[in-house]
Amino acid sequence: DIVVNSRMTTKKVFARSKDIVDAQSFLRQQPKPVLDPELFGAARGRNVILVSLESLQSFVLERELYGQEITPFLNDLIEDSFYFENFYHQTGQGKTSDAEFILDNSLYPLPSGAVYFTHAQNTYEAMPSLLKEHGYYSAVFHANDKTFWNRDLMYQNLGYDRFFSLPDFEVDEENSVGWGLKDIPFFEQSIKMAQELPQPFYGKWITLTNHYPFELDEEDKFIPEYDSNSGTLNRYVTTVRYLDEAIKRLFEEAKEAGLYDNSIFVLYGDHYGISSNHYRSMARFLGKEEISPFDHIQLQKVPFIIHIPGMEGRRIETIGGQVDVKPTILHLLGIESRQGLNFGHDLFSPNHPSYAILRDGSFITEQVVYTENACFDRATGEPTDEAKCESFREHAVQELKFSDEIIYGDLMRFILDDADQSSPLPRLSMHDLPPNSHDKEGKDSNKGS
Ligand code: GP9
Ligand code: MN
Repeated sequence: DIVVNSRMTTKKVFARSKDIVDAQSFLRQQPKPVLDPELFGAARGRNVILVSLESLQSFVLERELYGQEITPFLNDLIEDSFYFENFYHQTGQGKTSDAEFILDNSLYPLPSGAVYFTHAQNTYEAMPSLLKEHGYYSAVFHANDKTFWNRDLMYQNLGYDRFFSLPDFEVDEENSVGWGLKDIPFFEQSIKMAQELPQPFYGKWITLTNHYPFELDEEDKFIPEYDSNSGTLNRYVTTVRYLDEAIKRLFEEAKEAGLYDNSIFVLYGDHYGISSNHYRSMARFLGKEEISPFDHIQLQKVPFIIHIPGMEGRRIETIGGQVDVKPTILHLLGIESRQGLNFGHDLFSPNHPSYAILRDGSFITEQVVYTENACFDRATGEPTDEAKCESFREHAVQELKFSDEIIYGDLMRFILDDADQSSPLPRLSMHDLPPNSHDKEGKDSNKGS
């Protein structure tokens, strides 16, 4: 990160106006979201309880082991929530911090290094500072050292009002394991702190127990470990089950604290937990012969769940990623995203495109999956004509490139200034972004884009 940092300082100084104009016109080509009359502002003025689910991948949801559900609470919760079934993490080397960065800014993280370290001084339009303009207080809860991932500095820059870190928690031998405070006492302690916050708040809870090497005390094992050659995968199942129990506790605590009804709960998996080193055992777990490159991309799906008390949800098949979370939450809060500032799309907007681009350049559209220079038919998982991936491949390269340029050159300084002066921005030509065609209830049919 130190090397990247010094190289990038030079880049920033030499940010050229052409770079700014190019990045800006790319962003302005994003389709202007059409508001959903039922959902726009459906959570106006409510607290946002955002939960980073450590290393949680989607493949464990709605799956049983030894006749027991691995995530019984989440499985019930998604029946009563908006559940995005085709949602991908887009993190790089910055892991948890990359996920945080993507969610707060609707920008991609960097191809190498952690943007939390290398570009913590840039100008951003981040959720905490943006929501402050709408009367929100913001806080983060994470029972780890405040300097981990440079969070203390980055959080100040992003506009967080308060960071509850290790010294704010009671941590002892009894209530900790592996990386520190166990998630259940973490929620018990932190929800009490949240009760004291000014409301409405935008609060981020970062869980930790379901982190490699996936250790647990005997009394916290609510499901037996899996039995394969991979100790990592074996233990993962058990720590995921513990995380599920911790989320259940979060909801109980929130209800008890009187926070439930006036909040929305936004839960997301931060990144994968099981690397390709464990794919032989993973194949057995999933009942497959092997994990193909196509399967590997499917395994980058992470849960994205929005629970709005008092409102029914639905399963949403549209393809999306972490970069889409910022505009999607803003939609629910009744705040229109300013055009030209976000790489992601509002997934509740009826005309949003349906795709996800991963940090390594792989991508998923309704028709195809592209990875490792190969094109797969998304419906069958079979290799298909490369030409089918070609048109979007160019777009994916551009999207990552412009996001990188914005970060390297600190271009949001200029883009934001401009947006302030000329908002709403003029629309440029429409793009051939992949439409989404089959969300349930016809909500998301996308003939317009
Ligand atoms: C550390 C926690 C875990 O504070 O966020 O980080 P990770 O290794 O998952 O990025
Ligand atoms: Mn993590």
